[in-house]
Amino acid sequence: MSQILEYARLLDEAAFNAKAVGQIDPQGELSLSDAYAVQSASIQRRVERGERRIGVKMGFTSRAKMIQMGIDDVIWGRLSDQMQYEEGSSVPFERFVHPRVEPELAFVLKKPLSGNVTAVEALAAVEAIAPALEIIDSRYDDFKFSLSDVIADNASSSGFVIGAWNDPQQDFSNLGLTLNIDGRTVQVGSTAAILGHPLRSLVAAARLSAAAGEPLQAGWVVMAGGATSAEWIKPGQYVSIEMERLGVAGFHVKG
Ligand code: OOG
Ligand code: MG
Repeated sequence: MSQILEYARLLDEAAFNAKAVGQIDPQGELSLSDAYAVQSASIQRRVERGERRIGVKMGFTSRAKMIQMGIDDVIWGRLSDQMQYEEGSSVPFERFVHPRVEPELAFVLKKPLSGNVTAVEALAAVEAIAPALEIIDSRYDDFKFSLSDVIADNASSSGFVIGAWNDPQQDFSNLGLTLNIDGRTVQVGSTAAILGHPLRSLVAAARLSAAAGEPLQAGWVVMAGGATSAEWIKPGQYVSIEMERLGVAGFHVKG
């Protein structure tokens, strides 16, 4: 237990100070349940500092992300209000170690959603969907980690931006999208890259968070996972996602 709290302190301080640390589990020996216990303890430290839990993010839900990071298990992480930046705002670069951005789809729930649910049940709990950008930032040197490392590090959660909310009663299984930096398209993809349909990511989020004793709440956000590989971001850039039918979302990186 004390080892888990010690890892949680190390990773939380690394995030708080935007200073990388060495991997805690380079050999892949830490169990996944211990890794999630580290994640839970590290988010607890944030809550004790006054941050509020506002949802969940899913990771490695697309082949592109699995291949980029060399991990092929779906993971999840905990989102706090402090990680959310207003659409169109300036995000301070110094808050991060070595941030990357990826295009995602976000859900907001109108009802709690818990356990083994069908896609139809999951959709019935969705208030709205939106194009979104996730800023991921590994707290490990060189953005290198094992599966347990990245789970313990809250699935690299560090920031996210959500565009205008849209009606979920439409087909969002295969919406084209682009990730753009300074007006240049750097990634092209589709929401279909997210487990074949982003709703499957919500179904998985409902199951995993309930199993951890923290069922999805009404009002919570669920980030479905990157649809393409992630791109490095640098001070001075303007980063945006454009999603077919759902619209755009963006932010400035303040140097
Ligand atoms: C881990 C987080 C993965 C996604 O959308 O697949 C993730 C990482 O790549 O650092 O957020
Ligand atoms: Mg992501």
